[in-house]
Amino acid sequence: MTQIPAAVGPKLEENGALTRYRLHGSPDSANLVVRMMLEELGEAYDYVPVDRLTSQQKSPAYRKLNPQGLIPVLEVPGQDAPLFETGAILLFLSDRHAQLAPGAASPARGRFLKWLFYLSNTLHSDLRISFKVKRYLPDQSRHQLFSDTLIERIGAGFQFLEAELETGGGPCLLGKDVSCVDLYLAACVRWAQIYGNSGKWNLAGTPCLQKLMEFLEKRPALRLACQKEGIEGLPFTRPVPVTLPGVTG
Ligand SMILES: N[C@@H](CCC(=O)N[C@@H](CS)C(=O)NCC(=O)O)C(=O)O
Repeated sequence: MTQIPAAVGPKLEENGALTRYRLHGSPDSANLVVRMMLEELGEAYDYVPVDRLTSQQKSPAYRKLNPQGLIPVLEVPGQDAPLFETGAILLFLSDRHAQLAPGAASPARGRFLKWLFYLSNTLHSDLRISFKVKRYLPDQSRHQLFSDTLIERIGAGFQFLEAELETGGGPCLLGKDVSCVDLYLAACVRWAQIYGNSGKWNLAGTPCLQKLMEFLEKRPALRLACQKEGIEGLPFTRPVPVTLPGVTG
């Protein structure tokens, strides 16, 4: 089993203010996306583990960071509030560092935004529901139907992305350069293969997506991010669930 490096104590000014990013997360949760971004940016950050087995994300202390009680949260030096929502964090970081996204004046900006919002509002959202159908549908007798319907929707979503990759010149979603939407997509591809619907969706029907995942798996920053999350093997093309405690719950 991979050992996750111990959480590093937060760097604080004398007045208690943060001096660098502080990411709250648990192994292989949505913090994976933010961690990949921070590693790609080469930014220093502290990591605060949140124990999902004891539902620490629902504690009053954590809810002060994110009232929804959801992971991840990113605390940012100089910001007047902690950030939550993975898509918002990606957009914030790409703007702040002017990296991993087309700038506001770029002709690709609109394409970037629409896929970022698609991933956040639709694909990731559908995946979350498919992992926890019980939370959304109390009637147990209909769980299978609900789950199958979601898997179909998720599969159709990956086909939209495949079509975009086919026409975009690749290997990435916006063309030749990696952007933060590729990182978000990679995490969704990973989770779709191993959590909730295990084995019902895979990369076999999406060759461009497969190539993108192979390309991303070779990036040292992403390998490091995955290693820090306790992820072993090929994280996107042949994912296996993380065995560390606190992954689900
Ligand atoms: N829309 C949120 C979703 C975050 C989310 O679903 N986080 C999951 C982990 S991947 C979580 O906190 N689950 C614990 C729970 O539902 O209590 C985002 O994009 O950040």
